[in-house]
Amino acid sequence: MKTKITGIELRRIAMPLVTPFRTSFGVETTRDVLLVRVVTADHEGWGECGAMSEPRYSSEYVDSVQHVLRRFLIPALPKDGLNVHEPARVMAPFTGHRMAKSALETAVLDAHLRAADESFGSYLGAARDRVPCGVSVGIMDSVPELLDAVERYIAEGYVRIKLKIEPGWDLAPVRAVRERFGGELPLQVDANAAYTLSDAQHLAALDDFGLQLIEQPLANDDLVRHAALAKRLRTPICLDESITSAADAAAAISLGACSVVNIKPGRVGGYLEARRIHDLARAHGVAVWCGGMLETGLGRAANVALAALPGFTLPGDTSASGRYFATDITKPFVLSDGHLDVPTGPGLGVEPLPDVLDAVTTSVEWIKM
Ligand code: NPQ
Ligand code: MG
Repeated sequence: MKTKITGIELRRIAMPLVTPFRTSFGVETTRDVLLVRVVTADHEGWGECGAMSEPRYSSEYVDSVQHVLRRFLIPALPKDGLNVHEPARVMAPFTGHRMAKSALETAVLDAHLRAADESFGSYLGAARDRVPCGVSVGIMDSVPELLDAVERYIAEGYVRIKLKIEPGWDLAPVRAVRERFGGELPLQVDANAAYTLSDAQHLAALDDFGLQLIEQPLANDDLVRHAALAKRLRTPICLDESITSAADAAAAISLGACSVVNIKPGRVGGYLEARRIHDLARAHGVAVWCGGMLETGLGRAANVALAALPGFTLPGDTSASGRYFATDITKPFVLSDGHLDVPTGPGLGVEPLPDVLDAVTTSVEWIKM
């Protein structure tokens, strides 16, 4: 089936966070999100971009995404209609910019699936109708403040806790959470590339705390040192920033650089590539889980559908809307018994609420095809 696009809207929204989110690379207080809306004669499709306002987590940032979409990626789409695999094919000659490509591909896929009356979950191959959810907990000013936050998340029902760490905020918060909530709590940490291999001995002290994994301890482009570190830790290494494609995942697995993969569709260029990584990891017996980039309900809907695939054997960062936003742009995702339901309606299965969307919109650009 061919989707014929009449135009594409690039909409920027500003979403205040319920509390500032601090990681080893910075603090975010408002989520600056680019939404791509693909319009056809009878339908529309939405894609949410995971890029942040500054190039810290990765080299892309919201302005760069909007620019590359307008200047190169949207003009490359065939004018006379396309199937869901064509966006990736025509965008492939442009290097990198995977978050931009992901947002555009997802919007085309959503328009296509809405027209075909099929859900994202069904299309991707979901094996269950709800997914268990973890939560990512930012770096705080003090351990008591952290313990209060973790206690609230556990009370809300989250089934695993991920602590953001950095040099100076690692052993003490992990020890405090273990002492307070016990050894059974599924617990993991995420360094967002804040360490070097010379920290190996320090990081090995985390082995005493029974963590499920340590996520992205070293630099994004350093699979070789991750493999060396893996030999010195009992805690499994999970890669996030380092994995930007199925080819990267294959290299990391065969090098022994990781034994778990965080799959973020935006980082790897879209849900189709995300599914390939899932398939590859599953074939190698490597666990995967679905990461998060502080998505609104639109991106969250697609992530929850992906997280329902059979190889997603660990709870992901697919938290409820309320983890990040007091008001979401869709009907909010609400945790029930630690799970979120996989949407079943056509496409993403959720729509932006027009009044909320208008209230948070900071700019709208229309590109006619
Ligand atoms: C991670 N996400 O796993 C990322 C990093 C991250 C949920 O921990 C604005 C937009 C701020 C995206 C901060 C989680 C962000 C962001 C951190 C992503 O590494
Ligand atoms: Mg991460």
